[in-house]
Amino acid sequence: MSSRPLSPDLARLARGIGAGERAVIARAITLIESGRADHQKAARRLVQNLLPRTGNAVRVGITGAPGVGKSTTIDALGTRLTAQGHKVAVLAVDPSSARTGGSILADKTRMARLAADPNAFVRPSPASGTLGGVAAKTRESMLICEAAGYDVVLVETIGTGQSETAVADMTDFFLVLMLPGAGDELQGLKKGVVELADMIAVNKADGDNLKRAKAAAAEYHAALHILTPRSPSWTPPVVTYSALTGDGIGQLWATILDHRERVAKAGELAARRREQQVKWMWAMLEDRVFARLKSDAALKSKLPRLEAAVAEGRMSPAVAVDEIAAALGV
Ligand SMILES: Nc1nc2c(ncn2[C@@H]2O[C@H](COP(=O)(O)OP(=O)(O)OP(=O)(O)O)[C@@H](O)[C@H]2O)c(=O)[nH]1
Ligand SMILES: [Mg+2]
Repeated sequence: MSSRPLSPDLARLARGIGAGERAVIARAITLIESGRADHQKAARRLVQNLLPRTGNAVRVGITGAPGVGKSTTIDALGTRLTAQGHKVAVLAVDPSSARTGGSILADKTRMARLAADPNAFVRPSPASGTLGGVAAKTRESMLICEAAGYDVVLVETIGTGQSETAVADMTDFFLVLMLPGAGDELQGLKKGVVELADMIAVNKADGDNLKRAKAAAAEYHAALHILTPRSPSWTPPVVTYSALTGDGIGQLWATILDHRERVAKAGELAARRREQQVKWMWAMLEDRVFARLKSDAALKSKLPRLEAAVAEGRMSPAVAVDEIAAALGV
């Protein structure tokens, strides 16, 4: 596929991306996000063509409950990194935006500095499609940003299990943000997200919150202690910081780099990315097969009857699946 030359339009896009032209990057991502079959085909060719130029960024996933300070953190961290000479891309997976038409990144006021930073590229979540589809598009957008020379990609998501898994599956480091608790820290510490976390960071450790933040961190630390770490070369630390004052933001990044060095040395970074790539293949295949299945004419005419029969308890789900499979010839 990559050996076939790109059409003049796509070649122009690829050149513009290589030159780091923001307007072209934005256009390429719009192509990726488009629902039109011809656009999707073109986007696939473009990404395939750019693939050799991808993979060089530090990919960080960031999650946390609404109001925890994700945007403020990304603004503070991102600005610090661009000041050090990094190029920072900020992307998002927000399954709720598909319903509301809004987006966690639509509110750029909390990322005012980064949004205006010439060395940062901030893109809201794709606003339509299934979670799997949205996440797949964000992942391809990440590849475009890498090909454009962005060496740090921050992917924001909100605290819902599925979107967190999707973002952890496209990043090298998964950062879970927490609030200084009001005694309910451990309830907020869902088992699923802890298993994904490479670090837990308690934000808003400033002013009156400082003591509570430290106490929350101690509780999380104790809770993490009883879990088996995901990686033999990394035990997820628990830290406190303040996105508002910037206290501890430098330490967040230092920890991300420390993690990187260790897992790279152990061969785990490459292994994680290999596994992720294959996982995405299956996830995208599943999405595609499902879409195809749902639009199958023979099946469409059968489904209402089967669904009703299953709902009313006249037919077992297993027998209904048998009939569906027969209709599809599988
Ligand atoms: N005191 C204090 N307030 C903070 C800090 N970080 C964020 N805030 C405040 O917390 C509120 C929410 O911050 P956001 O950055 O918008 O949080 P978010 O996680 O992006 O929120 P959603 O996008 O709604 O999910 C804002 O009023 C921030 O000013 C911090 O370190 N200390
Ligand atoms: Mg936000």
